[in-house]
Amino acid sequence: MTLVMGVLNVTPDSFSDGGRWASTESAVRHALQLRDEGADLIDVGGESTRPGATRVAAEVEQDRVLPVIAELKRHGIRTSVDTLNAQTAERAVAAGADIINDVSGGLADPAMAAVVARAGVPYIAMHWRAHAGTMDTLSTYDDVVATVVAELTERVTALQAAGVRRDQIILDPGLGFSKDAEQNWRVFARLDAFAPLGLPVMVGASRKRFLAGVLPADAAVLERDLPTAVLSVLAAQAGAWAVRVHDVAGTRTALNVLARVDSARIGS
Ligand code: PMM
Repeated sequence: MTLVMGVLNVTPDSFSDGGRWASTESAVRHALQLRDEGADLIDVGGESTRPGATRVAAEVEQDRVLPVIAELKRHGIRTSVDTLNAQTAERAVAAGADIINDVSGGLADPAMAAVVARAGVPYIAMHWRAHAGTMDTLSTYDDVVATVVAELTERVTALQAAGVRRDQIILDPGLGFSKDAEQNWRVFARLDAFAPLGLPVMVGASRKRFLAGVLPADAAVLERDLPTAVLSVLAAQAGAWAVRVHDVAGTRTALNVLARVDSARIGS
């Protein structure tokens, strides 16, 4: 069964929900709501990765995420920490985070692989080419699917060389990162191309810009939740380990429909 990871951005500037959960108290309240709506995991991030976003200091990031992770641990909620910073990752695990989610797959901070190896927790390695300021200029591929698979394979090799166990690694194709709309659709359509690596795959399509293409031109960002939920079903059918979404209720309902249809098929 595909897991639902609820997004909790504790940032003033994330592109779709920035600023709404900026205090520890309101962030925890929102996480509890996502849990009640059916999230299996909460992804806690303190630095926006949206195109053009500016970097924040590690201390600021840690001040945002560590108290939230500790409090969610107290509530028995499983969390991942969404960070590029090895020190933040290490401190987050010490505070109770169960998973490290690094959108750079270890490229942004040379100390990350050693931290992951030491921590021994699952590690989400996303396909990434550059920080938010420049990532949109780096979307040239001969064959986007083959190249993303190859670049993630390189990350797996490097992580293992640094002492990370292969069975700690979860792959993420990095929808919206250094990819134009067509390339995002293409990568999503070919999730099967990651199967030969034999590792779990997570998909983060939620509210991303490429979804605007299936909506009326004047559609608001929140209207991307319906296409997101549909993609959650398609990702589940493709065998995804987890989907990372803002609208947990919508994706949970959509996955419930899929589970119901699957069980009716088995029962027939
Ligand atoms: N996308 C965002 C942030 N973190 N992590 C993973 N593993 N995969 C993603 O696709 C991903 C991520 C950007 O989205 P947001 O600004 O809405 O959080």
